[in-house]
Amino acid sequence: MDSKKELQSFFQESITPLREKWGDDFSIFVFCGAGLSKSSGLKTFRESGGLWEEYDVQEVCSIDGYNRNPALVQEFYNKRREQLKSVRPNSGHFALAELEKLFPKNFTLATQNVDDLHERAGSVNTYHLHGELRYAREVFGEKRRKQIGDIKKEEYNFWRPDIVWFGESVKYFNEVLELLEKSHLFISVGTSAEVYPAAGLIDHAIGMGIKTLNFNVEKSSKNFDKEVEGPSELTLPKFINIF
Ligand code: BJW
Repeated sequence: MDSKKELQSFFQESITPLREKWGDDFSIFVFCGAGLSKSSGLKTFRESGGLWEEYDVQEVCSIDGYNRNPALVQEFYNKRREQLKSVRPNSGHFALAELEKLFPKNFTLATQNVDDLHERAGSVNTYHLHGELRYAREVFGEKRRKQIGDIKKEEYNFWRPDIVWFGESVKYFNEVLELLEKSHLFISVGTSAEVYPAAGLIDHAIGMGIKTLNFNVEKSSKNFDKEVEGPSELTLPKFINIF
């Protein structure tokens, strides 16, 4: 893991000049994945022991799977929703909420996570690209959205989890792309960057030539300016303390 000294020198060499150059307009874009919530007790997807080892992704995460067996899909998401009640945000979520407080007008958090741990840690300007466990949407008609505890058995065929399944459009994508294009620092946290188009935000940031940092337990195949290897619940608070 990077020492605090190494992070400080990266900060001084790469971030301080940007803050001086852009002043009050200095803007930060944060992109998150399941690794951020892992130490809170929520499983990631593709790691060993992850959710896609336990469940058949095509059965629980596609409209075809839902049409074949709505009960299986609804029970998978009801269980995940239930699990939210017993978990808490970790120091990584709190560090991101702190960072937003420092730059309230120029901070975007685009998360792939469907849990509500960002909000519970105090994050405000959060875009859930892959939907939210706390919401359901109508299968037919107006496709209204509602906040839920659980989807009840009698609703299984009419209300579905407001989750982006494979082959479905990612939420807020054009909006966050526009915000990314106005940003000067890109921070990626806890994602394998395997799922597109969301992972394309990283490619876009690198292509734009803005400063890019990656917080993950393992090194990425992407060409970030700085890799901060280690659990983000430990590395993010150290980094945010330098601001
Ligand atoms: C730590 C840590 C610690 C551990 N600290 N780090 C071929 C090429 C390109 C694209 C495609 C393709 N074939 C198909 C596609 C498209 C497809 C896709 O990308 N598939 C790839 C998997 C191949 N994408 C889609 O279908 C998307 N939609 C789309 O493309 O629409 C097109 C369209 C066009 C026109 C009209 C309409 C549509 C939709 C994608 C939806 C993804 N949904 C899911 C499920 C959400 C619901 C649920 O939770 O059940 O979203 S899949 C799952 O993966 C979830 C996540 O948000 C997403 C990303 O995973 P994430 O967060 O990166 O987790 P992991 O497990 O992969 O990684 C964890 C990381 O944490 C690891 O790196 C660890 O090292 C790290 N870590 N502990 C820091 N303590």
